[in-house]
Amino acid sequence: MSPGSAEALLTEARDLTDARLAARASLLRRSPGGRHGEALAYALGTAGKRVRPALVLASYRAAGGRAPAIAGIAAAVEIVHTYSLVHDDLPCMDDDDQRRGRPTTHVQYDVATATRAGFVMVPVAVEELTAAAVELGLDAERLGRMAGILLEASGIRGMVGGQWLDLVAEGRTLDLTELVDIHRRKTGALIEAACVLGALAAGGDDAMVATLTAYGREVGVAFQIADDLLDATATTEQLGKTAGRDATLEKATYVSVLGQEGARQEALRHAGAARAALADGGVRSDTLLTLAGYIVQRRS
Ligand code: GRG
Repeated sequence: MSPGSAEALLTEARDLTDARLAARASLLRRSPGGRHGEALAYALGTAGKRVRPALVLASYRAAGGRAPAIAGIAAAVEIVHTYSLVHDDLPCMDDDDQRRGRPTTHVQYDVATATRAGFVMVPVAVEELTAAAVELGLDAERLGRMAGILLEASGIRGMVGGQWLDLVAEGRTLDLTELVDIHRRKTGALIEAACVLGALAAGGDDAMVATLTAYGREVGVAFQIADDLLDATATTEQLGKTAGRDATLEKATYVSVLGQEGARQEALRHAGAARAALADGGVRSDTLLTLAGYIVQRRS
């Protein structure tokens, strides 16, 4: 498949997900409303690449799902991701003033508003997940399992835990094992969850879920390695966020540990392992294959 196909899928995922996000944003403008409602709508309205929604969609379809309400599951994952970006940019974390080509939420509003808005987004994501599960006709047991997966990926064993380790490691040299653990948790866990949620929403059986877990695990690490490489090689304009931040913050990254070429090879190796996981599990999806390629070759 051509690289253009990934763009087409991302555009479709963006259109479907953004409609759900816009509907959520208008509810949030009413409640909690005020400055917090505006800050929530601002954060949810910023133009991300929508890679996680694209993975939800592609995994859902690979597992045989066809209903448009899958966009709500994709939106739930994107809301958790958006919360993580709002908090990641705060002065107490990576302290950045640009995101997705716009001022970060705490710069546009203020630190207290952005902090509170970030916290509100986690239960909002669960509301979105629940609404979509009802629309998809999923039973309570499946919804419970899906909510558990989303929250575990977001929590101390996943994204929060990875970010925590990343912050305390600043200025310290890490070995590859520590680095993989941080990447898997900080970024990989939510990406893996996106794939698993797509499979579960489609009613995928254990074998399908296991295959998409393995695929998601590999593309999750590949995604963060590509992020490390882009931070070191791309411009702020290309990225829509401040380039070179990892070096400024003395973060251990694949680039600092393996060099650019070593990091590139590792990203390709993980993308290859993701494709192999699909083949091993007998899951045929040109879209998931294309996304694995896009994730390591992307320019932003
Ligand atoms: C309480 C310690 C603690 C943490 C709170 C802030 C946080 C939780 C976690 C940070 C997780 C994080 C920001 C990981 C980096 C993931 C990453 C590579 C983001 C960039 O994703 P893209 O490129 O961005 O998909 P767009 O803007 O396109 O959506």
